[in-house]
Amino acid sequence: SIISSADKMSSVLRHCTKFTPSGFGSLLSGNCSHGRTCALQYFVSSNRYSSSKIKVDLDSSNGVAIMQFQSPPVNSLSLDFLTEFAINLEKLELDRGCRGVIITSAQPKVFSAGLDILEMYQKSPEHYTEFWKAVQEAWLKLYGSTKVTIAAINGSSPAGGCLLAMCCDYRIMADNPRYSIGLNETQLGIVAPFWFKDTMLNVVGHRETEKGLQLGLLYSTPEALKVGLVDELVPEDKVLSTATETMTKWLAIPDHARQISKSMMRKPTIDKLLANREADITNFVNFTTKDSIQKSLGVYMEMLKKRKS
Ligand code: CO8
Repeated sequence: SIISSADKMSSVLRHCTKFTPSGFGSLLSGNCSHGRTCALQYFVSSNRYSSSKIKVDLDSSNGVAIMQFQSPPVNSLSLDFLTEFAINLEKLELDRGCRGVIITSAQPKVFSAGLDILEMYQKSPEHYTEFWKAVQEAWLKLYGSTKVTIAAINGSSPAGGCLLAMCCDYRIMADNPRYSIGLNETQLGIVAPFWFKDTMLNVVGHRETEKGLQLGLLYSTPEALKVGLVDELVPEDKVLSTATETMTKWLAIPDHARQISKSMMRKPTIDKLLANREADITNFVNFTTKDSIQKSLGVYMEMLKKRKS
């Protein structure tokens, strides 16, 4: 039945979540799942729960939550960021008063710089394992969200930043010639995992994914619109208001019917990662600990720093 399919999606979500409702309790009291004392401070009130790296405002009049990334300088996806992100999504998922989530950046010029390269550089295999689990978890939560999700992309969005945007139901990007978006992993000498690839494939199709992934393409905004990587370009100061207007249209559809349609489209992709989680972690750890990969990441970080000076 309709209801049981929707319940199934929620159960997939609950099944794949590391943070059960009781888990929040331990995090709120300062104990993270990764066993160390967590410096994250959560401020919880009825409509607003903010953590140090992400601010969430839930408007109870329309059920729309705006989630703003506020992790300077570039909202890179560190272990702490990803942990907060997954927790916030989980809280919203369980909140019956929330029907839609808009993700955007509070930083100028950057939506998200993708995975924090420092988390993948000169660390222990245990650290890489923990980090990769957090990356998987964030993806599972966002890609599997039953809420309407809209990315208000108000800055550059390479690699993991592009992944987050692609997980949403709709993408609105600021029409600024300085911004770009894409899975540029090969340019760093690393390879986007199969579920990054699947997410892109589901958005832009096989041919464009094949080209974009091999070349590590960062698309300019008109190119991104042309290939369907984003749905709409708007002036920078209209990104959030357009996202809110778009949300209203999506929320006009009955939740159940929309959620089942979403699940129908996404479940096979989600199931594929769920069935291969451990192998995917092993693969990431083996790959990242390779000398050649460490060297590539070191060179890339140096390049980022030099480019600045
Ligand atoms: N991780 C860590 N630090 C970063 C990252 C990052 N991804 N991106 C930028 N920084 C740092 C810079 O080094 C710089 O540090 P510092 O101030 O100490 O010199 C600071 O952030 C500011 O950076 P910029 O000066 O470059 O900021 P701009 O506003 O000029 O540009 C950009 C912003 C466009 C986001 C630019 O920083 C950029 O292109 N960054 C690199 C983005 C990138 O290539 N990310 C790829 C990450 S890999 C990933 O997400 C998927 C990996 C999949 C796993 C593969 C399996 C092995």
